[in-house]
Amino acid sequence: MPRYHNLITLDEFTIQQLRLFPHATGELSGLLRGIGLAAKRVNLEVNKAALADILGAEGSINIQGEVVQKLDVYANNVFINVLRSGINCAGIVSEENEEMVVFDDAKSNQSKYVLLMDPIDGSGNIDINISIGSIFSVYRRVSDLGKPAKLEDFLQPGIKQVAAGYVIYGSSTILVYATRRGVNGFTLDTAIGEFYLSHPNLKMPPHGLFYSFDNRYYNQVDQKLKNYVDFCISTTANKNGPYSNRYYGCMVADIHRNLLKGGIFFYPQVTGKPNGKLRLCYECNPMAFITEVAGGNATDGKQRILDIQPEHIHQRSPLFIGSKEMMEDLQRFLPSAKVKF
Ligand code: P6P
Repeated sequence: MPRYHNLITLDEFTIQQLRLFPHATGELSGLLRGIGLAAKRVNLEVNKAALADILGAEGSINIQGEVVQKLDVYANNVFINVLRSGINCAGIVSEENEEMVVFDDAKSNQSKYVLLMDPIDGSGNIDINISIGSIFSVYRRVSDLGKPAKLEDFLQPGIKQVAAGYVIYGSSTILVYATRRGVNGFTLDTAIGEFYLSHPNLKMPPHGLFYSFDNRYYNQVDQKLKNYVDFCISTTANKNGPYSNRYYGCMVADIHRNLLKGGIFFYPQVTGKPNGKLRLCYECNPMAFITEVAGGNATDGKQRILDIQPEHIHQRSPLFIGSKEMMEDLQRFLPSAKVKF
């Protein structure tokens, strides 16, 4: 019996999805397959970073003022090169590039889509062999097809996303992506280099036992949020007692766990970070899209993340994201977070 004979691959799944939309051109499916190819190539290097001399810092400083790890640079180049050589993407915004990367060739200019990405999220974990991720977000262009992509294509509110997803490079490598039709996860079989549908139709449990917050910021947040953190570690957090604090230093890993088990993640504004640390366009928006399609919620503490009109491609946003009922608990302590979803 062939390996995983009853499972379907990412490519087969995206093509099956095409059948549901008779008028679909297949561009989005092709773009998602390109992302899968790039993820496989990045995964190869992730798995042997220590051997491939791409450990440690590459030395340069990115737009965020963060030391760029070598794997960030490698992954960024892989995603850009794969998507530039395809015909399904007109350009990219990346955490690693100060300006948008417009592909500006005849075929790419005809593409309906642009992509925003964080090629390696949690790069501080690379040297200690803890999970890291890649995050991506796909929009339909608002500029004229046939011409180069424009900045306005990338500065759309998150609710306009056509698809969003992440890759988690952990004990296994899993690509999760959402469209409005649902959230699905694909596990990489490295033996044959195929992603197989392993987590169909993912739904975020309405409640969980985990909260993700870097407690070193406890004394840097306002009293209302301190009261919420105190609630999380109190015996009244839920019928089983306190939540567990799980904070991996990689948002992809924290939110992946919450998607499967239920939980809440928050990175609020803290001293020296008036808008928090996470970037709206290629971290908060894609994770919020996935979370909402899966039944959870995401706010910046005042409004729904997906409703925010970006002003700058690298702007930051506070982020509270997670299971529906846990987000409702949060709103009891943080009334400003009481937003209609
Ligand atoms: P801190 C990784 O750098 C990241 O962007 C998220 O993936 C992660 O949750 C957060 O920053 C960690 O930030 O300040 O707690 O180290």
